[in-house]
Formats: sequence, C-alpha cells, structure tokens
Amino acid sequence: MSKCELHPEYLRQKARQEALLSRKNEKTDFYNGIYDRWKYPVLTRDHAPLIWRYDLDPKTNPHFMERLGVNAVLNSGAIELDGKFYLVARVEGSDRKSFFAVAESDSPVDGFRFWDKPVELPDTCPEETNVYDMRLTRHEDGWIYGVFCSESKDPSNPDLSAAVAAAGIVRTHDLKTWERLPNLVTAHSPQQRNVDLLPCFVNGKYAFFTRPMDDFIDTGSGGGIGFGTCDDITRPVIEEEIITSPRRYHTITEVKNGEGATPIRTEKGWLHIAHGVRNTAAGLRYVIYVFVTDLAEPWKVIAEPSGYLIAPLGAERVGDVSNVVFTNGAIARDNGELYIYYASSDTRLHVASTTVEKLLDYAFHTPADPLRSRDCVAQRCALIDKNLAYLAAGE
Ligand code: BGC
Ligand code: BMA
Repeated sequence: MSKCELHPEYLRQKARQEALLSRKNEKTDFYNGIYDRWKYPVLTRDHAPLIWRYDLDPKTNPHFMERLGVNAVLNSGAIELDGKFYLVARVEGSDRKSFFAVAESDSPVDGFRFWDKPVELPDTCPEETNVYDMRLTRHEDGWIYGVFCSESKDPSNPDLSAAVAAAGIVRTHDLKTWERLPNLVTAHSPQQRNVDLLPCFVNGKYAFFTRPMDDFIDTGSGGGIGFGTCDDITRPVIEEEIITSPRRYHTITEVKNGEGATPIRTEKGWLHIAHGVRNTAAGLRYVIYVFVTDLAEPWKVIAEPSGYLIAPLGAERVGDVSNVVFTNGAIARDNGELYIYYASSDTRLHVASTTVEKLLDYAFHTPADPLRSRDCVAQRCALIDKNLAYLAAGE
C-alpha cells in the first residue's frame, strides 16, 4: 500500500498541537488558601484533533483549509475511572452547535487528549437543536449517567430566538456507548437547565437537583435551585420541586443560580459547587459558589458561605460570553484531592485544585452573607477586632 501524501502544513500544525498537548501544567501564584488556580487551560479549541477540522487529503483540500471549525471547548462533566481522568466537554463548532466529546488523561491537571470521535448521542428528539453542559453521575444502580441541557426552538412563540430548555438523560458504562432515556419532566416547571442527578437513591428514589424556570433565559418565578425525586429513571417525572439554595436580592445569585458539578458526598453533607448570576450594565456575570446540604435530607442547606468561590480573573474575564465562570464537573479523589473544572467566558476550560477537607472548612467557617452593607461592615470589623486582639496578645 502506498503511503498517503500529507500536506506540509498538516505536519506543522500537528507538531504545534503535540507541543500543546504534552505541555506540563503548573500552579499560578494566585492565593486565597482555599484552592489553587492552574496556569494553562486543560482544554481549548486548539486541543480539538486536526482530523475533526481538516480534510487531510491534498487532492480534496489542496490549501489545507479548515473545513469544520471548532469555536470553543468549555463546560465539561468530569469523572475518574480506574485511575484515569475523563472530561466530557462541551465542544462548540463554528456553526454555534455544541456536542459532547471525551478527553482522557493520566493526570487531573494536564495531558487531556480527545478521543478520535465525538459522542454520537442517540437521536431521539427530532426537535432538539443543541445540547450542552453534561453532568456525570456514577450512580449506585451501576450506570454512569449524563444529564445535559437539550435545547429546542419554542414552536409556540413567533420570536425567532424563543427556545425551550429541557434536561436530557443518557447512560453508559464506558463513555462510549450511550443509551438515551426520555427527557426529564418536571410537573410544575416548563423549562429546566443545570440539572444534576445524585449518585445515591434518596428514600429509594432517583434524586435530582433542578432549576425550575418559566422561560428560557429568565427563571421567572423559579426561586432558585430545586430538589425533586422520581421513581423510575426510564420514565423520569418529578412531581414536586422543593427550593434548596434560593436566589437572593443583592447577592451573587440575584438573577439566577444553578447546580454545577454533581454534588459530592462528604462526611459533613453534600458539597455543591454551583453557579450564581447577577445582572450588570455589561451583561450577566456568572460566578461559582458553594453550599452544603444535609446527607439524609439533601434539600436542606446546612452551610452557605457568603460570596463566590471562583470569579473570572484576568484573562478569564474575556471570551465569547465575557465575565463568566461556569462549572459542571469536579473530581473528588479517594485521597481527598478535589479538582474543579471550570470554563471561563464560554471559551476554554481550566482547573482549580483543593481538597474536600479544605472546601468543607471554607463552607462551614466562612461567615454567611448578612445581606446588608451595614452588617457586612460589622462582620468585617469583628474579624479585624479579633485579629488586632490576637496580634496585641502576641506582642
Ligand atoms: C447557550 C448557553 C446559554 C443559554 C442561556 C444557550 O443557547 O448555548 O450557553 O447558557 O443559551 O443563555
Ligand atoms: C448558561 C449555561 C452555560 C453557559 C452560561 C453563560 O445558562 O448553561 O452553558 O456557560 O450560560 O453563557
């Protein structure tokens, strides 16, 4: 068999990409004692394999031109399986459509490489136009579930941008073959986004954190992050949603909030790494925040530190949707390490690292938001007085 002819530009681009994929990551000098930020994004559009983008045959592509562009690689589900780290990323083509693709590494902070082909989801919803933001759950029933946003045009509204968001559900054993289940039905909320499935049954039922909303963008009467259960995951219907972490006036969650990574089971409760949204003159600002809910009654919030855990910083602030950090994947390892995969400005994916123990300390010992400037000053003065007294005692 004759060796195939390769464009010299392919070889140049391949070598450049190889340098990117094999680059070691390092911690930045960002410090807050709570988590470390890593210097290089773990996935970007430049990580997308060349065979996804170029036709390699010089006969049909003499200029070695990109035929199918990739615009961004962002919000990724995350899971550790048999000592390997997997990200199920949201990849967005230059045509604005997103799809899922698995990237794998031996390390949680660098070396992620996409598998040859993106995920081919079973096509069970003819009206579905876009899919994004998959959360992975290794469930005690033996399956790995992926819960994602399934977006369709709203046929009942003449506005061309009117859309409907629903929670799509798939399951797999190997991240390769995916079985699609019906979309989640929530009896009292017409739209859903940012839905997480808990890894354990709650009172014998599948338990979801939801985000009830009346509209595609506005949550409307949706008061915050919800919780609900269903008996049968193959016919997923939630009759009732209880609001857990509510939205609040003049906080980081005023406009919207939603689950992020699948909640992590810890000794002290379910650890949630979620997002909060507020409006500004420059558009919506998305930050990542933490709360903890009770183990037995996961809808009850038992700790909610004030403010955000991660906000867009420096270069993270700029991208397709600027001033956004968003997470839908974290890996808590058996040794206590915790890796939070977060995208910045809907453009690239970063990692922050900490431990479950540190994040629980943060959750339980950071004061709650007192909701008024006056009380925030009192809260800060109490800390200052404590420190001044501590320093004086040491003199
Ligand atoms: C976009 C999402 C976004 C949502 C709400 C969708 O069309 O793909 O990234 O979160 O709209 O703004
Ligand atoms: C949302 C999400 C994300 C996105 C964010 C900011 O509603 O579901 O896909 O990162 O908006 O655009």
